[in-house]
Amino acid sequence: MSCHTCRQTCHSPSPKPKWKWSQLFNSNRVIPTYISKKIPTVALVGSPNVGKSLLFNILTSTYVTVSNYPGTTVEVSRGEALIAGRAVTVVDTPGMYSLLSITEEERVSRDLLLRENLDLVIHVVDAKNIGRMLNLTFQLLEAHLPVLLAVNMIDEAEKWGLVVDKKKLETTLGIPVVTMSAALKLGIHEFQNKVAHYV
Ligand SMILES: Nc1nc2c(ncn2[C@@H]2O[C@H](COP(=O)(O)OP(=O)(O)OP(=O)(O)O)[C@@H](O)[C@H]2O)c(=O)[nH]1
Ligand SMILES: [Mg+2]
Repeated sequence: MSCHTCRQTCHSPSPKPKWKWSQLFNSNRVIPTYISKKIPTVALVGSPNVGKSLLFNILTSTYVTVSNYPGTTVEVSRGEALIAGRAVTVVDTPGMYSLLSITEEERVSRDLLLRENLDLVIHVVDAKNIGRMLNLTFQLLEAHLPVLLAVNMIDEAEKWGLVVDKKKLETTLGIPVVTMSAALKLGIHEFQNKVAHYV
C-alpha cells in the first residue's frame, strides 16, 4: 500500500513537531553567559611579604570572607572581584616558599592549589628577589597549574637599579608575565586585563 497516495483510507502521518528535544541540548546553541559560565576562581600565591594581601585588597572591593582552612587554624581570605568587567573569585593564600611544604601555612596553600579547581594561579614575586622566587614558579608549572607571574614591588627594584625584562621572562617561561607595584598601583590595569584574559 502506498500510503502517501491513498488519502481516504490511510491515516495521515502524525504532523512533524516544529522542534525537537535534542535542539534544547544542542551544544552549538548560544546560551546566555549568566547561565552557562561558572564564576572563575583565581588564587594569589607566593612567598611571605611579596604583596599578595595588598593585591587581594585592591582587587576585591565588594564581598570578602575570612575563614580557617578546614582542619587548621590557618586563615584563608576569599573575595568577589570585578576584573576588567568579569566577575572573578579571588583567594588569598598564606605565604609559601615551596610546594614541598614544611609549615602549616605552606601545607594549606599547597592543598588549596592542588584540590581546588583553579582557573588561574597568580604567582606573586618580589622583583628584587626574582631569581630565588622562580623556584616556586617551576614547581607550579610542573604541577600543571595555569600560572600567571606577577612581578611585584617593581618600584623598589627600580630604586636598586634592577630592570626586569618582562618579554624575556615570558618567552623563557612560556607563561604570561606582568610587572607591577601594588603599593603605588602601577601596572594594576594591565594586570587586571591579563587576569581577565586568562580566565
Ligand atoms: N614598596 C612596595 N611595597 C609593597 C608592594 N606591595 C606590597 N608592599 C608592602 O609589602 C608588605 C607585605 O605585603 P602583604 O600584602 O602583607 O604581603 P603578603 O604576600 O600577603 O604576605 P604574607 O601574608 O605574609 O604571605 C606590606 O607592607 C605592603 O604594603 C609594592 O609593590 N611596593
Ligand atoms: Mg598576606
